[in-house]
Amino acid sequence: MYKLFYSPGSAAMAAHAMMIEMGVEAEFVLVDDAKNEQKSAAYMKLNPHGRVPTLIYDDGKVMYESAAICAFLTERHPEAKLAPAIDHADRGLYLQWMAYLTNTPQEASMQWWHSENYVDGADAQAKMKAKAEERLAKMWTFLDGELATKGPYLCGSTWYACDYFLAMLIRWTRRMPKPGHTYPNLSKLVRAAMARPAYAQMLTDEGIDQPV
Ligand SMILES: N[C@@H](CCC(=O)N[C@@H](CS)C(=O)NCC(=O)O)C(=O)O
Repeated sequence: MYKLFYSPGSAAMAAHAMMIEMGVEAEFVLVDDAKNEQKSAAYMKLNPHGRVPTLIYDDGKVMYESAAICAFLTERHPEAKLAPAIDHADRGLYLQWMAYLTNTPQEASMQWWHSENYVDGADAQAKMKAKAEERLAKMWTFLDGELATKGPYLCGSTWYACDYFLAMLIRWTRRMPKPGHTYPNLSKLVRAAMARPAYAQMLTDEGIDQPV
């Protein structure tokens, strides 16, 4: 039995969809970010950074970091085939994408959504947001090209956890001047995510939608 603490549209989206797809016994616990519940004393005991997601497994063991949770779940549930096996030809590429997505576009999105966590002052924050938009546009151009030539998914023809992670990150840029879903191959990837019953269910359960 797992417990996944999530806020709607947060870094929990990918793990949430994957847990539905895996059919694992799980409780999805809403952390209401509108009420700042991620900073409540009770939640901070689980995740001292006051962020979502957090996963509870095996009777009370706790872990956080969305990419690590996704990787952990794929290892525990290999039958779901959401990661290439350790000796599979796609393994290196899959690990590359998981690391790249969490430390590059995810981080740039954080700079856009929460520039106040990085620099002080409205002027510096506006500059940081503009730079994050510029950097994300370059990343989307790059990823769109990768999918065009080697896709339709990040590792070719098989859908893995990294594709769920990318679909989540694309949604995060929906309010930017050049959102991820306006790139043709990224849009196709989002449509492929939404065609998977688990991703569609996650969007419904979190009460959110996603432009394509
Ligand atoms: N690197 C972390 C980042 C988690 C994160 O920043 N989550 C955001 C929601 S997307 C959050 O909880 N923000 C609340 C806050 O920082 O107060 C991960 O991927 O799990």
